[in-house]
Order: sequence, then C-alpha cells, then structure tokens
Amino acid sequence: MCGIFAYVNHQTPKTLDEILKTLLSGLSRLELRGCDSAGVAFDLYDDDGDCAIATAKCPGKMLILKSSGKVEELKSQLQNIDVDFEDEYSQHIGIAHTRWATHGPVSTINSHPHTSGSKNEFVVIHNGVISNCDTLRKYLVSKGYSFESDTDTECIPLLLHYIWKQTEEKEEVTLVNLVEKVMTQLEGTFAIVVKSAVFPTQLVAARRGSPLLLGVKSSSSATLDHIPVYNQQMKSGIIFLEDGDLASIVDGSLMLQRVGEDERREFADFSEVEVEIQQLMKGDYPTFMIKEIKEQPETIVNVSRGRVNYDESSVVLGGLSKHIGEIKRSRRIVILGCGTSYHAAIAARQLIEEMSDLPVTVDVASDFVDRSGAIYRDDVVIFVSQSGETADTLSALNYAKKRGCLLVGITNTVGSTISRETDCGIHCNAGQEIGVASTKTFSAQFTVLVLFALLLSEGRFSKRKRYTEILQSLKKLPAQISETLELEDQCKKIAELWKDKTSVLMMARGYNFANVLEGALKLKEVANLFAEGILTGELKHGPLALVEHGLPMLMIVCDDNTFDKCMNAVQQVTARGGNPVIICDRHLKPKLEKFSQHLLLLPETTDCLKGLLSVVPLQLLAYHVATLRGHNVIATRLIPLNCFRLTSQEH
Ligand code: UD2
Ligand code: GLU
Ligand code: MG
Repeated sequence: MCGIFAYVNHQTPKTLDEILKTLLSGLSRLELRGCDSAGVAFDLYDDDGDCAIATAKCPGKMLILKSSGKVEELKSQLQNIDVDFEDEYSQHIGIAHTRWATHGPVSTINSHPHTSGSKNEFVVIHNGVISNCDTLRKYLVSKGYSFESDTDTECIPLLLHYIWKQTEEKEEVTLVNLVEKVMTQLEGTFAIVVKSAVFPTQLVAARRGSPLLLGVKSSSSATLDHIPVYNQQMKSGIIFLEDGDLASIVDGSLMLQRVGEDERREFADFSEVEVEIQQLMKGDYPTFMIKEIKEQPETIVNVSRGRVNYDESSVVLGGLSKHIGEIKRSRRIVILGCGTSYHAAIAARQLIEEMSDLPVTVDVASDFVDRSGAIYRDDVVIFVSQSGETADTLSALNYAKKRGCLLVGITNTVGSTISRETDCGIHCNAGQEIGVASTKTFSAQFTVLVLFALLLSEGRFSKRKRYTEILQSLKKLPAQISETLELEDQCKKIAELWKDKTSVLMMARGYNFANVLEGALKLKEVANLFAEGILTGELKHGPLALVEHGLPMLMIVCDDNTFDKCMNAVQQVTARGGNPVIICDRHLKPKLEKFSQHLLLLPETTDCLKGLLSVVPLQLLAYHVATLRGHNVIATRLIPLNCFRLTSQEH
C-alpha cells in the first residue's frame, strides 16, 4: 500500500518551507501503510523570480524530486537543493507520493511522480495497479513514445499527453476533461493526482478502488460546484471521494464530478484511440479465450505483484491485514462460489486446511443458500467471484451477512458489489477477462487462495519449511506454465480424436480433482461436448463400466500421496481396454508410457501447485475441440472499458 498526498494553497500565502512541511508530514503519515520510495513535485518561481505557477505571461517552474527509501531520505534530498525556502507563494500546487512497488523494482526512476516528458506537461502520482498497462505501453510506443520507468503508472502521463496532442481545440479543454478520457482506458485500481505545466493552475484527483479524500479549508465560504453530497457553502471539511469520482481544482475553485454522470466533452478523435487500444488488447490471437489461456504465466505474476517478496520469502495481503488475526482465530473457513470460482476453491482447499489447521468447507453458493447452510458468528466466509456480481454468490453473501460472520471477498473487479459488501478481501488483479469461458480467472483465484493459505501459516515454525518450498515453486511457475502451453500441438491431436465423440470422462484425485471438474466444465461450455470429472477413487463404484464401451477418458496422475492409487486406476482402465489420455509429471513418463499413447507431461513443481499446470492442457483441449467442432469461442463479455461496476456474469 502506498500513499498519495497533494496540497494546494490559493490566495493563502505560504512559504515554500511551510508547503514542503505540509507535503512531507502528509507523506510521513501515509508511510505507515508501507513505503519503499518517495517523491514530490512542486512549483517554484521561475529564474526571474516571477510567478510560481506558470501562466501564459509567466513561465514558472516545476521541480520533481524522488528517492528510493523512506520519506526521511527524500527530506534530506530536499535540504540540499538550491532554492529559497522562505519565498512566499500566494498560490501553489504540490503533490507527493510514497510507493510500494508493484511494477518494476524499487529505484529512483521508478519512484513517482511520473511525467510525460522534460517539460512536465503532465505529472502523475498513483496508488494502485493499472492491469492493462502492457497494452497501453504497446499503444504508446506505437505512437512514438518511449518509457523511462518500468512502472504501470507512466502510461498515464503519456496517454494524457497523447490525447492532449491529438486535441484540436486545445484552449477549450481542461485538465479534468483529459483525465476523464484517460480514465476510461485504465483498467485496475487507482487513486491518482495529476498536476500539469500545461494547465498550471489546475489539479485533478480521481479514484477507482483505492481510497482518496479531500480536505478543504477556507477563510471565506469555498465555492464548490457539482457537489451532490456536501453542503455547497463550506469553510472546512472532508470529502470522501467515491469510486469513479473526479475532483478538480481550477484557480482555487473545487469541482466534483462523477464518471458517466456529467456532460462529457467529446474529442472528435478519441474514438480512434479507444478502437486502437481495443485492437491491441486482443493482439494477434484469433479469440480472447486463447489469448487469456496464453496469458496465464503473466496472471500469476500480476496476482503476486506487490504481495510476494521472493527474496525475503514473505507474503503481504494488504486487503486482509486488519483482519488476519480474526481469521486465524476463527472456528472454520467456508468458501462459496459458482462454476470456475467454485473449482478454484476446491483446488486450494487442501492447502488452506493444511496451512491453517482450520476446517475448510467449500460449497456451491446457490446450494448453500438453498439448504440454508449453517454459519456461526466465528466463521470466516469467503466469496469467490471474478466479476464480483455473480447473482448466486451475492445471495449467499446477503444470507451470511445476517449471521454475523466475517465476510471476505476474492474478486477480480474493483468496485464490484462483492468487493464493496465484504468486510475485507483480496483483489485478483488479473486484468479483465473478456472471453466468456473463464480461464485465467481460475489461475488467478487459485493463486490468491494459495497466498491466503501461506499467510495463515505465518508465525508457525512447523509450517515454515513448507511455506518456503511453496513460495520458491511459485516463483518458477510462470515459466513452467509457458512450458506447459507448448503442449498445444499435442492437445490439438487429442482434440481431433475427441471432436466426434459424445462424451468424455475425466478423473483425478487430491490436489488435481478440481481440475477435472474445471476441464469438464470447459468442454461442456465451449465445445458443447458432454464431459464429467470424477474422483479417481469413485471409478470402482460404477463409472468403470463405461470403459469397455470405448468412452474417451482422461486421467491426471501426479507423484504425490495419491500416486499409487492413481496408478491402480490406470491399470484397471487399461486392463479393460481403455486408452486414457494421461496428464502426469514429466518424470513419471517411464512408468506411464506403456499405458497410454497420449501422455501430456508437466514440469515438476510442488504437489499443491500442480493444478496450476495441469489445468492448462485441459483448457487447450476444450478450446481446440470447440474450434474443430466449429463452435463459437469468440463470445466475449461485453464490458465497456470505462465501466467499473460490472455485469452480472457468472464465475
Ligand atoms: C492495494 C491497492 C493496490 C496496490 C497495492 C500495493 C487498492 C484497491 N489496491 O492492494 O492497487 O497499490 O495495495 O500493495 O487500492 N476488498 C474487499 N473485498 C474484496 C476485495 C478487496 O473488501 O472482495 C478490500 C480489501 O480489504 C482492501 C481493499 O479492498 O481494503 C483493497 O484490496 P486489495 O486486494 O486491492 O489490497 P492490496 O493491499 O493488495
Ligand atoms: N503500480 C505503481 C508502481 O509500481 C504504484 C504502486 C503503489 O501503489 O505505490 O509504481
Ligand atoms: Mg469491502
């Protein structure tokens, strides 16, 4: 968690010393949220000693200072600059930032403020994660921009600059018009403050997800336009910005507006920007589904950003920090979800139980409500949903809320109902999932739940070895998922064999069971091929009868505590003439090749993370069977980019 802080004085003379003290004391308070670097941008009189804030007549100057380390280090840097701290400024705009790195290492260059160029046309501080920053980067590079830092943030000032440059009637545009446009293209979480040398007397603040508030103090009644929630005439007070709000200060007067509510200033050429960014988002992939399957190595990285420190072997989930004690002391953990989200919960259940020593139950949300499942005050109930709007999960949330338990959300959509209605939670930060069939969502939720399990074990010596082992394996996982994606050609061949079949039976045990449920769901959903996922242990209780009739089968066999039992099942199936596709650890090849012509070999990882690899060929199989059958995998969620309270999609 980082912090952003801005201070504007208008017709209230302050010395530079006072201004910087205000900015830095603001920062020091925010530092408690965690900080690895700090920076400020502020106005200075120009070299002739003219106005501090530039105007058409008077150039003014802006100084940006940044340093990695704590706020103290920034303070000592400030002491060494050659300016007159006793100079008085009757109006002045200063912005300040403490960073908690998510994109790019801790360094001076990556510290905020970030600027559009040496002229500081647009200068931005940002708290949060811009999850589509890769697309925006590509877009801006294609427009001739180059990036100085590794941050996601830098795309904001550059995009502001690009849109401003494209604007024909520049004199009619205000800073808030530009920020509003850029906001429609930003995915993820942010609180931002924008200062500009082009609009020297203006400041804009906006938020989505990250908290932001405005403090107002005035000797006369301040002019506040468009403030629906607050008294129009006020001398001092605090305004809590809501998601989507934009606050702007223009020549000392404050204005609030809500995205999508006020009249927009349309830029003739902006639609082109939107379309071009949309096209880039899909890249060269024929469908969003295959794009998202292939994006999964990055999904793991994105979920872990700012949360996992591999060098120190530690996990920080900012969203749970206030409640972790309560969670550890709870009586039971109940996880509720639907479809893929439910499967992700099953996938991680065993690990959460192992690491927390708490009983963990997983339920389909609708069924839990149907049967009026028991919930106690000292339960922790976790709601897993990609959109944060899944109707069945929401009704389970309303049901649980009345019972006084702790409500925890795991959602990918900041500002969604589940995110707002839960006491605390974890955003997946996986970026928008556009394909209707969830793929990267599974990996994101699974990873979040793994981090949650690790967090629950913190402070227990007996779990430390396992904790470290899992984190080390997680670090290697993105590369291993990329390797697993190379199974695509083999999956295509298997898809050829399956494309004319009427059903497929899939089985696995233990950590991998959730994946056959998920693999079967994908085959049903996108390939319209009936598939069932069962526990391998259930084979002998009926399903074995299907083998003799040549039913296509898939089995997952991993070298963990279920290995012998899974091998037994493989032998039973093949003895009856079955020819299963087998997904297994690479080193099991010698043991399994005599049983199957279709071995899908996985890189080696820790038992509890194998599901993150074995799900990949299952997704690829569903995708290619669907394609071969001529089914429409093009379906996408119709989500307007500028909408953060989203659809009622399932998952
Ligand atoms: C915060 C920032 C993130 C980045 C990171 C750096 C936000 C929204 N996130 O992420 O952008 O700067 O710090 O470390 O500012 N919550 C719920 N229900 C849910 C999901 C989340 O109540 O279903 C709450 C959660 O308890 C927290 C807030 O939303 O108060 C943000 O959650 P998060 O997971 O984005 O938090 P964090 O610290 O990883
Ligand atoms: N994502 C931004 C970065 O890595 C901001 C992180 C923060 O919230 O401090 O620079
Ligand atoms: Mg909440």
